[in-house]
Amino acid sequence: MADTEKTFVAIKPDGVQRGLVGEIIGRFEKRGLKLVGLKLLKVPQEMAEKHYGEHKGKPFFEGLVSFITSGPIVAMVWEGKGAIALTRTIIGSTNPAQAAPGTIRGDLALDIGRNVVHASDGPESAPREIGIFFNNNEVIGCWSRNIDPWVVEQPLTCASK
Ligand code: IDP
Ligand code: MG
Repeated sequence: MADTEKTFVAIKPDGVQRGLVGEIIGRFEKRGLKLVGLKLLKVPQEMAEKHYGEHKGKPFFEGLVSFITSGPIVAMVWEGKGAIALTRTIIGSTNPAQAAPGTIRGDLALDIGRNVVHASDGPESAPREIGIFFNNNEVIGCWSRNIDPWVVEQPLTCASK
C-alpha cells in the first residue's frame, strides 16, 4: 500500500496567464490530495536553473528557463497517499500531444513548450524541489481534514507522520 507522500507541483506561467489556476488546483483537490503549501511567485533566474538543472545542456533548456521566469507561477505542495506518482498521472505525459484525455495536459494543452503544469517525477526530486520553492515553515504538513476518512480508509494522524 502506498505511503503518504508530499510532492511539488507548479502551475507554469502559461497556466496562470490563461486563467487556469482554479481549474488545475480543483483537479488535485477533487482527487483527494491535500494542499499543504501554496504561493504565487515570479521565479528568479538562478532558481529556475537550479530547478531544471537536470536539463542543462539540452536544446530546450534556455527556452524553458526563459519561459518559466516570464511571469508568475503558482507553486504548491500536495500531500496524499502515493502522491508523487499519482500527481504525474493527473498531469499526463510531458508532450500534451501524447497526453491522455482526462489529464491536465491532455485536456488543457497542446504544445510541449506550453504544457501548463509541472510535477516532481519521483521520490528524489520531490523533496529537492519542495526545498527549492518552500521554507520548512511554509509547508503545513500536519493538518487534518474532516473529509480525510472519506478519502482514505485509514487516514494517518499527525503524530504518526
Ligand atoms: P516533465 O515536465 O513532464 O517532468 P521533463 O522531461 O522533465 O518533463 O521536461 C521539463 C520541461 O521541459 C517540460 O515540462 C517541458 O516544458 C520542457 N520540455 C521538455 N522537452 C522539451 C522539448 O523537446 N521541447 C521543448 N520543451 C521541452
Ligand atoms: Mg521533469
